Amino acid sequence: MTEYNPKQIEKKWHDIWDEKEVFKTSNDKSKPKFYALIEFPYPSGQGLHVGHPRPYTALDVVSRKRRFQGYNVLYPMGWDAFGLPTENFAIKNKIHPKVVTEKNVARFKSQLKSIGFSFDWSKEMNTTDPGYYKWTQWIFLKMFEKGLAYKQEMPINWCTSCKVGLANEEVVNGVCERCGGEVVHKVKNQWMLKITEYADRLINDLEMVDYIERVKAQQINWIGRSKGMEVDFQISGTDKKLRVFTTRPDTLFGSTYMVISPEHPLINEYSDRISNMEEIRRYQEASSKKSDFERTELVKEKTGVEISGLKAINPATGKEIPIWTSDYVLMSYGTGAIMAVPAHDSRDWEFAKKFNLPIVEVVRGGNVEEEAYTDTQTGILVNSGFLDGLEVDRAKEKISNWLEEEGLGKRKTNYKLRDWVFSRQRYWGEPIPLVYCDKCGWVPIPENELPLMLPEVENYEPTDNGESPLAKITDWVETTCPKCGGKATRETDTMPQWAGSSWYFLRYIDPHNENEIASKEELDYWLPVDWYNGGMEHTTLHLLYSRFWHKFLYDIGVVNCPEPYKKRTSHGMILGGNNEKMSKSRGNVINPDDIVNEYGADTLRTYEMFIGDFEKSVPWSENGVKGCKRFLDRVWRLQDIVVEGDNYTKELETSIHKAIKKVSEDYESLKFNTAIATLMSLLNEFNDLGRVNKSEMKTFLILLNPVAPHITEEIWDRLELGGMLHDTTWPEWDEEKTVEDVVEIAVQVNGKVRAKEMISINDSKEDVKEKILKNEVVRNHIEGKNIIKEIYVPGKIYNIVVK
Ligand code: ANZ
Ligand code: ZN
Repeated sequence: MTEYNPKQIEKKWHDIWDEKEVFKTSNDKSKPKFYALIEFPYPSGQGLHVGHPRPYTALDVVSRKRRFQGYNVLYPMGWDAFGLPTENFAIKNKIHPKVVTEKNVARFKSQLKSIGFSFDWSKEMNTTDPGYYKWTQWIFLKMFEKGLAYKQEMPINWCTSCKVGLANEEVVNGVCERCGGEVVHKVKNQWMLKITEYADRLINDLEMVDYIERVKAQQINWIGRSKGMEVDFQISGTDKKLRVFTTRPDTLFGSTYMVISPEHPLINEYSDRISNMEEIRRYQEASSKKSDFERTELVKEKTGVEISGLKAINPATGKEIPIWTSDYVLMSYGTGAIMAVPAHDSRDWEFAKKFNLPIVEVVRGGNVEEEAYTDTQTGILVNSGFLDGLEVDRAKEKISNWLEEEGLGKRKTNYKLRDWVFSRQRYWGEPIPLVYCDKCGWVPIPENELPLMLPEVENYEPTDNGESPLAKITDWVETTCPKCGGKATRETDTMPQWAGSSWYFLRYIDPHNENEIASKEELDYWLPVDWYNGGMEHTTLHLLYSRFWHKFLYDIGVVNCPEPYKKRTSHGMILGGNNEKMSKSRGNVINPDDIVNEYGADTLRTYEMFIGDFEKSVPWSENGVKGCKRFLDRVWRLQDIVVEGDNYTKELETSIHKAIKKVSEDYESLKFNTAIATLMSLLNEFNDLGRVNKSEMKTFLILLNPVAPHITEEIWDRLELGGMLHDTTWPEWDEEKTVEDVVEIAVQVNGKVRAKEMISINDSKEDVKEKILKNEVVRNHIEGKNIIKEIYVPGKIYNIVVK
């Protein structure tokens, strides 16, 4: 037998698969469909990372298995290619971002091909392709038409290093999600998308889908729906009311002071009544330099200033209470003002302790001198007039009704989710297809003029004044108004990178369609995506954005289902050998090319599936890679012990049925590691027996094929097991045959159990007797006596009566 030579074999099979278009989706719509999706990569200059193949292989395994099972499978790949790193590279090296992108895509593609993924490459697409971004612009215009895109002057997050505005979702732990740079607030005129209008549906419709729990939970938390009351507090000596948002109206009697955000307009409005304006101005100045993240950190020591000269009246107690300003109250949430209840809110408690403000217990259950009592399940209302004796939920209900009846407040739902800041002051993105006309305002470009092409510029450098490089191309900016024909100027901001990825899964379905996003017939057949796997880091960014866009397209009748993804799973990261995140600076990066070159793609694939629990992060191990290579070497050497045979042999039958069941189920439930372990022990059984027949070998090869497609095709071919492996069907298991048929029976002589014996369920009475008579203990009891009666209860007991 020739040696296992992965390089040669893998190339050979890539050519055959390509030539036969084995992985192309079929037009036969009578077949059941399976749409598998993985997050398409950003083609960076670094090339593929060993982290990429983990999810790609996982869904490749499922896709290959489903093809064997008769499904019409769509497993596509494309490029999320707009974005900052490419643009920054282009600036530094003075090469057009388009050229950089092409080069990076070519590299990524050849790397992916070398690993043998079963992508239907005829569906390949690229977000920077005008034929693609035409439709990104089209969706934006539809949103504009429906009032979901609007321009507003507002303070946004600004990354000082990327020189670009960021969406809330792009600020992670207070810094830029991309570069880790400092994020400050900057007031800018921005295009916004009204994702908040979809907040309720984005939460409620999670009930329709099969997402892993932590993904659902993160989305729900991010949207942050919170039901409460808005309550008005009278400001003493004025006819002005200060409105707060609270989720605990039941604690109203315990509100001993109020806090407003340093940006609250009340301060300016009453600056002449306030006696310590200077102190307050200094405080405002100091807090404007802090990020929201810093301001709301729980552990942080509280700061604040009392507003002298203004007092409020607690509407429940009628008592006058002080008003403070502190930066732990954000202007961007609720009303920017709170009723502080130090006895039952931890932040208020710390604030009250620090500034010596009264703490009044209104829910009994803890010791409010020591800490805030925040339990809402068991507490009972006290010191609260008509609420005394009630449980929290009942008290909430009662006071809410009272406040509404008295005209002092009303029920209100708030969300943490903010509208999506949608403009970027950079070059390498989709141009926003709108012009501004003094007479007509913002006017969309006529649909038949889409795509609005990204113009050529001399310089992609962003400007310090916060304008996009496009603003400098005067003859592009100056245009005419499509509505009145007068002078108009183009919008020069571009869309964020998240735009193109918000609907790419629709384009895969019909990527070359010039007349619509995708044909209705194709969309109806393929949607929704059956299984989408992607990183946890995208849960509150891409996943939320794309669900929002999809729902909008559903509302305007483009797609036929309210949710784009039926199922969502998530993989753990692959870490460096030292258990740290792989990065150039840590010097622990593994290049998948090196693994493919040294051990072959099948080893890389097997290793990445065997490395550990798919959902957990795991460190890379060179020894683990070698172990998987040794397994494949042993698979290759099975060729030496293959014998003829059309049926499973008795010795192996149970093991094989069990393996089919286990592997089939494990591949569908992300347990790739235990599936491979099963195949490893099956291989051991073959070797222990010293033979495996062709029928058994076929099943073994098909089961292993989704993980290691090249070596299995090659062995199949060499052993001439019939046609090509990729044309066969997935093996079935027989539930009955997965059950061990070897059982232990008791042997009785004259009513006493004398021995236990292992026999096969299928053994005849004679077979069993033969075995029993070989047992020495049994023989001792019957020797020299006459057997007068024998009763066999199959699988349970063998009874002998002697005299
Ligand atoms: C009184 C109270 C008593 C509160 C109590 C809580 C516990 P979520 O769930 O996040 O909506 N709050 C309201 N607006 C705020 C703002 N702009 N900045 C900071 N905090 C704000 O929380 C709502 C609660 O957070 C509100 O209910 C308010 O404090 C505070 F025992 O009102 B609560
Ligand atoms: Zn006009």
